[in-house]
Amino acid sequence: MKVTNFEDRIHVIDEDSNVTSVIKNIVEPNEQEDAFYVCDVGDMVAKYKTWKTQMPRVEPHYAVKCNDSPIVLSTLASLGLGFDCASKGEISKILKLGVEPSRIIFANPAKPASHIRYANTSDVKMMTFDSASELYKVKKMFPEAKMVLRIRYDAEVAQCRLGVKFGCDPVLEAPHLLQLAHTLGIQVIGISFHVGSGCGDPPVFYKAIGAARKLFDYAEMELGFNMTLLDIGGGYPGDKGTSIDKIAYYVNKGLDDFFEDDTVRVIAEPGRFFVASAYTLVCNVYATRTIGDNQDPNKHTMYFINDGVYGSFNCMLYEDRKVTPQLLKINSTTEYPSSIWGPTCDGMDVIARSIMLPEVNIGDWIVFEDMGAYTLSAASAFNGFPVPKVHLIVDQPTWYFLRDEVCLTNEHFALGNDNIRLGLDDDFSAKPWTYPELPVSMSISRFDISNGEQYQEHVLDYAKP
Ligand code: ORX
Repeated sequence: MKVTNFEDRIHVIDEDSNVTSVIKNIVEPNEQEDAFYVCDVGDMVAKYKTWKTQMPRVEPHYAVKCNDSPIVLSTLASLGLGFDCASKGEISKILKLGVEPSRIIFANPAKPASHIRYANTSDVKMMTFDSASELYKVKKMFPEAKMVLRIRYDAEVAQCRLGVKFGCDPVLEAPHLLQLAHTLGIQVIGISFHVGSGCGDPPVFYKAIGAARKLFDYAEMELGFNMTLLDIGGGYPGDKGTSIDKIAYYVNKGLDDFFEDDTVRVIAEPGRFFVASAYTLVCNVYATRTIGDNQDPNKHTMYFINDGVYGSFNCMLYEDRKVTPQLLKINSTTEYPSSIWGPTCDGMDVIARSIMLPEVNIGDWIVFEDMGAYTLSAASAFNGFPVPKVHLIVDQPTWYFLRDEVCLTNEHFALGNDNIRLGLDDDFSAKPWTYPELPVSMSISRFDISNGEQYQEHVLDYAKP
């Protein structure tokens, strides 16, 4: 398979380096100002190994919407993953990487007609549905499609509930839709579900697999369908320190209890799991504002950083996402009431409303881990603030693995830590910014209530807050 379109080369780092040392390497010369990402490609490869160990029977089909950066798609394609695409655009991206159409599932239950026609001409046969109208469309535009019925099976706890939009009721609606497909002569090959993104209810996977089994039996025995595919969707956590152990336990138990016959192909549509922890975002504090004086119990400092909810932090608006700011350099042991704001002029553009932070200076850097999922793929440059660039790194053992075991070639890599700073802001010419050292003298106008006259008062102020 040909791997192309890398935004930049992957920098192979030595064993003494890590994401933090790379970040320091980038910011310490004081020439970087824009926010940027460091993406650890090795982290994605490690996730793949974890998945294979934990759920060997389940073929991951990565959900492209979660992060469609070329490096993510190329690496996962090279590792042999399949893909869950939500649109014609996503299908086309994956096909261009050289992935065979049989490794793609068009997993959007409501598809525009032209996208169905595109799937037909590109031979992407597997598609999900959850309504009668979709079946009529498919009958007209892609009668040879292999349809997968999406049922609703919601986790009790999830960061992002998807059941409110997609998935038919497994008891009340699913049998009728299977009957309709049968009447229309459309092939149904399996059942899919998505318990909700960021699932906090692992046993739900067992129950959902059980519900799918009942529909397999109905479709096979009552309607004569040849059911060969179970798609257990997404929902797996991906942040540092999280684990898929519990979900894997319930999935494997569900497969053993309900689908012991391994002629049924089992796939999943993980997004977050593969990319969340691989991406670290680093933002610059470029302005501060102090609210209230020393007498004010609500006195606090606002810090403005150069990425916000219209950019990478859009995940805070679309899902119940909290982020943890970490200062790259700690200036004080005492912490003060603070808030962190994005760069646009919108009052909604806030990242942390009420937190305690050590003293932060203009020019300091704030690091946010676990920023790979649902960040870059929906980020905009609203107000003209650019979407951050990504610096790619990989450790040496993973480099050997990628180079030797999969189809990445030497041209995809750059050796040596020095090169890591390739790809800095193109037009960055400003020198590091410093406060004026001397007190600034100024006059302010005052109004004397006793005689109604205006007078000038001379005050000394320091530019540094
Ligand atoms: O579309 C969305 O908003 C996100 N959908 C997640 C999703 C995944 C897999 N298959 C389908 C999906 O809709 C059909 C991937 O899920 P996860 O990342 O949990 O593994 C929901 C989250 C972002 N708003």
